[in-house]
Amino acid sequence: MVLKPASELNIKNILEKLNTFNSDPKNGTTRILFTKPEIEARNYIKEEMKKNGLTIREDSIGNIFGTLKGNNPDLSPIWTGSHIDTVINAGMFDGMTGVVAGIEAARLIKEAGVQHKRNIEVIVYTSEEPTRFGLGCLGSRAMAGCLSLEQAKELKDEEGKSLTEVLESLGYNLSEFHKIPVKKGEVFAAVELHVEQGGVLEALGLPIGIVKTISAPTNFEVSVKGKQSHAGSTPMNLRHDAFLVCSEIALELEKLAKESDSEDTVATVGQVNVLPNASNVISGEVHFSIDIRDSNYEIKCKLVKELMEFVKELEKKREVIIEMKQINDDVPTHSDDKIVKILEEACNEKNIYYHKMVSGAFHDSMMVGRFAPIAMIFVPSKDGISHSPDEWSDYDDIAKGTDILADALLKLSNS
Ligand code: HGY
Ligand code: MN
Ligand code: MN
Repeated sequence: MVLKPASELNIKNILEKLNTFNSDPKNGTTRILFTKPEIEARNYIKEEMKKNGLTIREDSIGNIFGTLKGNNPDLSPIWTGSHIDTVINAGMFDGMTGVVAGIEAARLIKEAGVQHKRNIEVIVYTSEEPTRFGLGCLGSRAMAGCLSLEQAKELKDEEGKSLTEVLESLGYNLSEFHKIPVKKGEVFAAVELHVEQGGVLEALGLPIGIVKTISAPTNFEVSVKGKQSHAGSTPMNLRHDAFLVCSEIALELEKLAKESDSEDTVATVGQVNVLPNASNVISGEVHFSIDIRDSNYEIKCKLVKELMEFVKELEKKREVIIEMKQINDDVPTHSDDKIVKILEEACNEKNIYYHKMVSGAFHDSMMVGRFAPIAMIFVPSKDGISHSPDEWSDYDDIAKGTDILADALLKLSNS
């Protein structure tokens, strides 16, 4: 046993301190990208990284890199890390656990004084959540060369502010935005620890998951134009009710997902804005979100095609106008077999039982996998809950996952 066990207390302390940077503490954790709490959390994490001997740098979209120098710093590095931004009224573990585990793993390796060739970099990826700008994984997407400066200019928040305006106001140098993309081969391997956000590990009574595939999302913003009119004096056969169009699409989406050939297909209408949103007015306009995921890209494409055909028919049937704006169409990412094997060996050496599984949630590793070999470690989520104030993971499970992470990072940095 070269490395000491991870400290539950360290992990708990950093996670709890991180949780104090929160814009709505009475309702779980809300830390939206580049708001005051998130910037304070970034500064706190940078301090923690420095305290643990990591040298800090940031790129032009705000990805933070905390580097533990190896003996051969010219070799391509090993990456770990995750995100610290959250959805609205989230829990305190989604994303943060992977950043804290990365810092703790780096501490264990540094304090053991063991030789390691490759630099180990702990990363905080900018905006894994779509909360502010409607698109997820902005930092890792830019690293994968899938978000240009022009596209970043088009991303607007609810106040109409663009991502680039916000970056500039925070002092990020956009003239270096073109330097963000990472070429294949520039990163040797990347391992992300994350809470499972589902109930599989808890149901199996296992402390560790090893992710085989990360399901990927296809997202739409849908606008329906119907005919606003009086709820009392408009006969049913003369209505063009925009809300009912949204309802039919949501139910069709559920049916397509349930009938899919893949057990990993999921589809959600999570955001609905009904106008004018009055009890005695037939809605003339509705805007809503569509989120479709699968671990199999072809099956996801087939579902999207069937949905578009359904929408076309519905438009004629209900005599409305339906606009489907596709935001992204991401490709599922498979873990690298060699890294998975290293994770399995680490579990076996520590007599920790594990389960190999698909991730229904997407993660920055989905994008990092475009330019580097990746794998992920899951730790259990209590009652399978996430994206909720009730999200919880036990610190001893997180510590176990950190032990596996530290072993894997050390092995990879010497390969
Ligand atoms: O939505 C997701 O899968 C991730 O938690 N942002
Ligand atoms: Mn999330
Ligand atoms: Mn996450």
